[in-house]
Amino acid sequence: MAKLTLYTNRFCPWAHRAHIALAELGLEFEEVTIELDKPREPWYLEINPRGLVPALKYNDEIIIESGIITQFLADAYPSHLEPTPTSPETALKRARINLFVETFTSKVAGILYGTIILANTAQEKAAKANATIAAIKSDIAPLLQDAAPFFGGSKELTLAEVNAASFVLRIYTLGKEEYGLLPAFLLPELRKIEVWQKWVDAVLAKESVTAIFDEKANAQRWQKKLAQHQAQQKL
Ligand SMILES: N[C@@H](CCC(=O)N[C@@H](CS)C(=O)NCC(=O)O)C(=O)O
Repeated sequence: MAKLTLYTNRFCPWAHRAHIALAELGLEFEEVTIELDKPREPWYLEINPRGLVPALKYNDEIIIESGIITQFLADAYPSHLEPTPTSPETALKRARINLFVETFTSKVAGILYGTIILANTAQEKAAKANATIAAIKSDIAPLLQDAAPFFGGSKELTLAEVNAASFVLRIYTLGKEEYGLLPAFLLPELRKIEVWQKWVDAVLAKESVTAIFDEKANAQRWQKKLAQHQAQQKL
């Protein structure tokens, strides 16, 4: 049995991808929390010279970058997450998952996370939220047409959800009006996108997705970051 160590921080949605993959695969691992509010210590920079979480240690090998880590886990431990590419048909399924992950990461994850919350004006915030809604309608929803309830007609979570769920969870929790972090119209508008919302409901019902997430702590962390950002803007 390989020894797995995950260098992580539970606030980080990229690191959260690895937690979801490990939970879905039922793998035991050691969790090492890397404090993100202070500079990385030299020992961690030896593990990941980029200084980012997550990083995965597999026996004595280090793997970095969340998408590479989840792909490695799915390949090393064949499962329901993704078929092994043994035929053009299975290769095609993997290609479709890759397209979804690439599209979700470039059009939704990177844009929404942080940049909307810390936008400098209400107009900028609204424009970014509208751009996200438009991208979900035009680029993401069409890829979810045959979700049943998960990607590509799968009854179980796939690598597509593994790489998207942590962001979906943050949109739907931090987007609640009471936290004042995201425009109030964002969630009601997203809920109107039927095929997307059906998929979101299935994703957010999974224990493997929600297990390590502390909604209140995440909201408070962002509220603090936002207050600091606004104070700096006034200087
Ligand atoms: N592309 C990286 C992004 C990882 C990332 O941005 N992690 C953040 C935390 S969410 C980080 O480690 N930031 C270092 C810092 O804040 O100093 C991945 O997918 O693994």
